Amino acid sequence: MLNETICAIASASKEGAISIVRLCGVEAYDIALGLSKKSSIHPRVATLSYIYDNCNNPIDSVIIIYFKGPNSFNGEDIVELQCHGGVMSASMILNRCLECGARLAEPGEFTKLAVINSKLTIDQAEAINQLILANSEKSAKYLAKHLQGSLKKMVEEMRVSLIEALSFSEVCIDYADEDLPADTIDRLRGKISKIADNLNYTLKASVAREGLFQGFKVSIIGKPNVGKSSLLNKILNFERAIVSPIAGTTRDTIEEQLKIGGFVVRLVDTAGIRNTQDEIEKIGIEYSIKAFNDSEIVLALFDSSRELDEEDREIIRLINSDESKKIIVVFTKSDLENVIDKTVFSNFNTIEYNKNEQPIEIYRALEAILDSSYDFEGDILINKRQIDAARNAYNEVISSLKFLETLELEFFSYHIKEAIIHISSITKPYDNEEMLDSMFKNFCLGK
Ligand SMILES: Nc1nc2c(ncn2[C@@H]2O[C@H](COP(=O)(O)OP(=O)(O)OP(=O)(O)O)[C@@H](O)[C@H]2O)c(=O)[nH]1
Ligand SMILES: [Mg+2]
Repeated sequence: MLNETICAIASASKEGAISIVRLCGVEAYDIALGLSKKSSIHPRVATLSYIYDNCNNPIDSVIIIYFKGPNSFNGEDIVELQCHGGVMSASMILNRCLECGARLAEPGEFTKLAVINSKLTIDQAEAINQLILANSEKSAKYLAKHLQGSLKKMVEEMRVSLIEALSFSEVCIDYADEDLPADTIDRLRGKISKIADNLNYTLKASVAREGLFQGFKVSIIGKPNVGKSSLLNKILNFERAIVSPIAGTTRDTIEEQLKIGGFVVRLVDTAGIRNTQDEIEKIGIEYSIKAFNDSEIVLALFDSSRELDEEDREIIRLINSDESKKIIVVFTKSDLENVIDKTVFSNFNTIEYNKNEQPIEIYRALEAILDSSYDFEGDILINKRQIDAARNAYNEVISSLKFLETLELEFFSYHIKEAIIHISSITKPYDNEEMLDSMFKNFCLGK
């Protein structure tokens, strides 16, 4: 438990109806008594009071709520002082807390204490942090599920299974002379393979949905002059990029954020891709390829008023090179006479468009892809740290299976132990005691 007292303004530093100053730690309750001149504050009851300055003048009328540890959000004594909004009352009350011996909390310190005091697992704390910064309804929905502990439950089940497998293997090593039941290895293989499948499934689903939390990237690509910047401007509804009849107008990638349906999207206009000797344009084209590689969804533009040429074919090769991306082919300049051969695009979702109309069809196609592809009922990992941990665990589990086949159980145990360490790091660090408990509980051979 914390042997000091921390404080901070817990609400946003803007105008609003109320602001909240939070006190937490060993003297939180006494400091609140001193500031309010009350003789006692009942836990979990909204108590109306004044807070006074050091000359006994009232600073503000507040609601005090006292959460007595360990029955608080982070297990410590917490007092919340709900004062009138804006920043002034809250800053004056915060200063009084500091004068009375509290220190300013570090960023995230209240939640860190919740993890230290086992009130939250690490993934739940991360979900809180990401929920505060969430920029779309869909990501908020996943984060709320994490807060409820859905990922924790899934990780916990895998971890328990791995610990059982480890303890089983350890017992087999220790009691090598004993006759093992014939189906032991089969059962172990079944258990571990199931974990590998689950991990792989969760990893794939999570990597595909990384954009839910940072925004999905949609790149607009095509050869020069097909109307990429015109389309960007139309989707954004303002003149963001320079448009001109000169091929090679856009030299650098231009990125803007917008919301499509319940999703945040980062829309990127790129330099037209072609063979060029111009050094600066060459660099711009490298950025275009990178934007294509980094995006989940691609709007590939072709000028329908012109025959396909080698530059277009280069774009066709590019969009055929990566099956994981969702591609929408847009035939631009549909207001002009159509000469392009559209049969080449029979396996793509295609849309005709010209700059004189609103890009409603393109918008709808994007919304449909986002809705159908990225909505998911299962559990997903919400950040790179969790994805890396799951990927490491998966690799260890796969390695362990090889040693199970050759019955090299020491190596099998080693990889399972590494897998446990990685998977546990998603929620709470692995404790060796757990394995020992499991080992003695389930596999005592009566010796
Ligand atoms: N008629 C017609 N002209 C268009 C349309 N879209 C774009 N243009 C024209 O085509 C030219 C090129 O448009 P941009 O939007 O700059 O093309 P871009 O693909 O960004 O070109 P780069 O930046 O050079 O790669 C401009 O003169 C536009 O006015 C369209 O739908 N119809
Ligand atoms: Mg352009």
